[in-house]
Amino acid sequence: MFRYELIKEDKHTGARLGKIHTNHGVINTPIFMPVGTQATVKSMTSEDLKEMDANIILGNTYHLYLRPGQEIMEKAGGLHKFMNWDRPILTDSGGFQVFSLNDLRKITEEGVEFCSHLDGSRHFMSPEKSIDMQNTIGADIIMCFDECAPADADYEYTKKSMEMTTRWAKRCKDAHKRPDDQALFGIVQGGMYEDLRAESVRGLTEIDFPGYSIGGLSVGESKDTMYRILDATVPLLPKDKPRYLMGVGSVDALLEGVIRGVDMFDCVLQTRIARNGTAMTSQGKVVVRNATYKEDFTPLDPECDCFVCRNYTRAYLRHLVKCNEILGARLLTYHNLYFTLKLMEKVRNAIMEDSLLAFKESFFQKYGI
Ligand code: PRF
Ligand code: ZN
Repeated sequence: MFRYELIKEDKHTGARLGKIHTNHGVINTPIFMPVGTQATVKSMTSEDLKEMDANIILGNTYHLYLRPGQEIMEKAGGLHKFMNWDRPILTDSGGFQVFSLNDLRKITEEGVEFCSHLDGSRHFMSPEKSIDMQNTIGADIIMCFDECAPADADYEYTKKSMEMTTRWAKRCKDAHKRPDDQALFGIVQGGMYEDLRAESVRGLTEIDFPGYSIGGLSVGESKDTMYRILDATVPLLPKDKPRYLMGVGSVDALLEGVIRGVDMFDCVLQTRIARNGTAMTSQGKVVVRNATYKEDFTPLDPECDCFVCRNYTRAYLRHLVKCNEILGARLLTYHNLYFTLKLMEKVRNAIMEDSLLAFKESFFQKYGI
């Protein structure tokens, strides 16, 4: 059974320490969730993820719906079994992916008509179909089907879009067949308009969900705008439910989000920059590809104790990246995820000790933010 347990509130900020109980284990919050779009966190085995102490990973309804498809997911017995992952999983509804991946789409009250990014075939996704697919995937936490309006959408468009997202949220809740073992989160929209955000929170909390996501951020607006919207949104959300900031996970946004009361984050940044040869370290980003590291036989991050930093040098990693060897991408992915998960562990410890602001200052200074 899903349950959020609020353990401690920071004395000086909005940060909270909590535990999310699921059928596949307990998640300590604030948490970072590695993204496994296509039933894999790219290049990581489930064993790797466990070794680095990842506790919950993300899957995408849109991608799994197109490939391998609902029938295979059904026959596999759900995503946990399919990918051999027995810890918690969260799935996104496909709303965001349909809107961001496709130029060819038509939005109506009923749902969204779109063309597959794989073969151009036509499909229709609705709140009911998204929930049905998510029921089949079987994640512990699932998302309402929403519309993520563009950052530059005007007030009228954003208002109508947010209102439709709220109507869709009601349809999602009504369509949900496994409320006892899958927690369905509502998604707050409303763009860059504080009053629309407040209205979205009102509509969703009236429907009542076991958790609330904040969508429509990190879509091209400035960091200051994102923090302004978080300041206007998070305090309106119920204290006894988890809050999830969707698709946000740069190190500065993680800390600023936690300080504003966000409990859960996900981001492709860590794994994506790893694949193009960039590492996140305690001293900031390291572009491993750079000639500077040609003869650097020291660890990637001297302060990191992950298996990459314990066993390999910058010179070797640079060589792998330069040769486009898949091991380079794999090792950097492992390190970047480990680094981010460790950062969140330090954040949780700092909240416990009421020293989060001091931690943020020293972390940012070293990282070069
Ligand atoms: N909605 C959904 N998924 C998302 C977003 C959203 O607004 C975002 C926005 N950053 C990322 N992922 N359903
Ligand atoms: Zn490391």
